[in-house]
Amino acid sequence: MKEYSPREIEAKWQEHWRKTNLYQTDESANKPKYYVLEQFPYPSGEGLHMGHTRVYSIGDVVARFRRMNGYNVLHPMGADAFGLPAENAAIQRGVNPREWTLNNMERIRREQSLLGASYDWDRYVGTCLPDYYKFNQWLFLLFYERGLAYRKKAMVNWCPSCGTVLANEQVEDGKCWRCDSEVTKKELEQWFFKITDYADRLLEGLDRLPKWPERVKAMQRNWIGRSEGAHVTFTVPELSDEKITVFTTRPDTLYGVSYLVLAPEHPLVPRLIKGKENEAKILEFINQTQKQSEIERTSNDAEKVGHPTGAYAQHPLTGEAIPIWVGNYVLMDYGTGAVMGVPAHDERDFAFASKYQLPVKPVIRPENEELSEPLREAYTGDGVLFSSGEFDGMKNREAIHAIAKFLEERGQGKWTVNYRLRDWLISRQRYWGTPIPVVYCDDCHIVPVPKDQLPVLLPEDVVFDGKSNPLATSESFVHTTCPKCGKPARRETDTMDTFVDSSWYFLRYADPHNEEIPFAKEKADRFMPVDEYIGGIEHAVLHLLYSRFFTKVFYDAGMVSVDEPFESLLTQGMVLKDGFKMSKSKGNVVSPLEIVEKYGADTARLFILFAAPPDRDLDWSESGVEGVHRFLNRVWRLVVQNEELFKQPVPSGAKADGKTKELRRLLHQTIKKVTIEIGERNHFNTAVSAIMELVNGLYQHAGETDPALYKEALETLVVLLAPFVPHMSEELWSVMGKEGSVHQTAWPSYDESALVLDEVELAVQINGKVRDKIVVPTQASREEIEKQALDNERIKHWTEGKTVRKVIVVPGKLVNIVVK
Ligand code: ANZ
Ligand code: ZN
Repeated sequence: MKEYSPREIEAKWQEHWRKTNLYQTDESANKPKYYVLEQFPYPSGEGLHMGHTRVYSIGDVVARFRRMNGYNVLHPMGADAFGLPAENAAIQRGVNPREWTLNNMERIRREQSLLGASYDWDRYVGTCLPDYYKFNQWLFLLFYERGLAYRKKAMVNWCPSCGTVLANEQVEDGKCWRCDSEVTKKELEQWFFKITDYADRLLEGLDRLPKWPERVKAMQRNWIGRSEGAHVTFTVPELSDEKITVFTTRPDTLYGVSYLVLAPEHPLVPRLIKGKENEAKILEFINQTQKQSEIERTSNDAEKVGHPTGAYAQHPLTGEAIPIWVGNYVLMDYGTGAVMGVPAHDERDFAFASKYQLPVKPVIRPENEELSEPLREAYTGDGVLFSSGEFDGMKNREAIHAIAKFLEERGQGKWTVNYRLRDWLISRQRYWGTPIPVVYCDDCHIVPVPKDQLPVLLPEDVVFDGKSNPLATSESFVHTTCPKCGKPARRETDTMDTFVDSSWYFLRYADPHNEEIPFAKEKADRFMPVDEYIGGIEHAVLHLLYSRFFTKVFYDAGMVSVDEPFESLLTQGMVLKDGFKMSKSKGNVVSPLEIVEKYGADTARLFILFAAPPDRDLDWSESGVEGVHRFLNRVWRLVVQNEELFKQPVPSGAKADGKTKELRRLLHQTIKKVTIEIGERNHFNTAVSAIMELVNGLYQHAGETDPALYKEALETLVVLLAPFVPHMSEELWSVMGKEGSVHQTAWPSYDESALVLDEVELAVQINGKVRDKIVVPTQASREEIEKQALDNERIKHWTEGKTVRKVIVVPGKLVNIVVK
């Protein structure tokens, strides 16, 4: 008997599929579309790890299942190929970032093919290739035209020794993640995308995504952080031309304000402290806080530090003088960068007031209760107002709006909605990214590069010294002429955050070879939205939020008809080993390629899909892998042993005995289960268990049942396995002498009637006399039997016009209906 040899058959079929373009998507096919997408990998120097293998195995099962179910499937792959590691390799090893990246891309592609993934490779997208990043630039110009790309001065994280801006995520404990030197804040002109314009729509859209995990939606809602409240304006008598506006969610506490606190970066601070006693101290304090991260400044257990400026504001309603402080816990880029301190009703303010002996003025008390004064902690609950002028006695929930309205009428405030979301800083002082297509001219200022001059190519004459932005070292790149006036001008040397690249790649796959525009609308509309998107929870906010933002901009620009890119989101669990995430530092990494080498890709895929539901963590186990491999050997032998069945026609219906019925039931039960578990629930693990039971049944019933049915069951088994183990099923399909590819075979349908268990005949009596007989499934419930008896035409005749008093069911024997 021929042995199962994964090494041989996997290479053979991969080659065959490639030659026959089996997985190419035919855009014009007259079938419903299905777009399944796995997040594309970063082509690091290390190749695929088990996490990748898991994502791709999941995506591939979905793609293959949908194809067999008559869908026109789009299942593309690419590489998220810009980013710092390529540049680091250049700095550390002197290799060219482009070559380094292209090599890694090739390697990852090869490894993905070894897994037997069914991608349409003609649609491959590499974000570092000029034919892709050209359209990053095109899109930047679109955003610019629409007022969604702008330049502003901002305080950013700056590593002096690397000479570059760092993203918030790249600052660890105030130090540079790369060189460990202390990160400072620096005010720089940077490019931003105005994602805040879309805050409300990004929130609202989440309500239309029932197939997204709640957890991810909650993280996005939290990140967007919508809060309603009021802007309240305080005048500053000593600066008659200036006012201080605070953002508060609690205008009802306005009479309880005992001080204001400004962020150290607040633009008024220098004027307020000028010539005052504390001036030098506060300037030093400002310096210090700028070294702290946002988390250090605002977390609950962080020390709240402040200093009085010596200046006073005037309370808008009482006219009282309110001391103005600066404090580290107030952030400049939230709200207005200024807060009103209400220690009686806010815990943080209470702690601050206690520390600096500032007055505590309660203005809300629980209904029908007095507050015991002095307060020992802030009262943060609801209640009624007191010491609040004409608002005394009002419920505080009402007072929130009433006081805001009152202020608004007097021009001292305004109801407002505030978001935690900030505009997206996209400038990076790095080489390996998309050059921002802008030129600076002394006369014309900011001049976007015209679309017909794109792409602005990355130059090759750069120096990677790890000290400064390599792009700025390229004379040929920096010096250019102004596209408007033709005079000498300088190019922007910042590149785009690589998250820009991944914010629209899923649209490019629909039209990957378009040289004119990023994608044509009719092509995008053919496949969008992505029906199933598979990727890591670590992108819950960043990538998934940015992609939603981009899609909404495209929708507004009439470029695509959907405004949400991902209909359903599957966030896969981690792959663990001995309870820990696989990682190099833990030394518990299992390499996918080793497993493929040893057992074959089919075993690796099947184990991954069988070992856990896709959204749960998966514990790697060598014995589990071996178990799955043994199972595949069992499948192999089962088919090969029965090869004779496939050599000539087998007459059907030769046998209809109990065993045959039983096998038929098992077969259809399995089809139903596997269909629903894959198609409706993404429970690939239970689908595999069902297939395993079918294999057991086929071993048990060998030689006992109708041969035609047995043959049909073997064929169906191979078809059901095809999405999971594409190579082996293709091989067995050919062993069975079938024409064409198993992957182009229609998914089997099931026959509900075959699921019915054996039936019994019951006598139906009316008042003890047998009037008819009914046939019911042996497993029918009492209720089902009762209903069937009463619905029976002849019995109805007997019960007509009478009242049914009682129905007695004696299972397996009779039903007695008592009427009067
Ligand atoms: C007075 C007040 C009284 C406040 C009270 C709360 C309770 P959320 O809900 O997160 O939006 N705040 C405003 N801007 C701030 C900034 N830049 N840095 C630090 N804190 C700031 O929080 C809104 C509340 O956070 C605002 O309402 C303000 O304090 C504070 F009993 O104003 B509140
Ligand atoms: Zn650094």
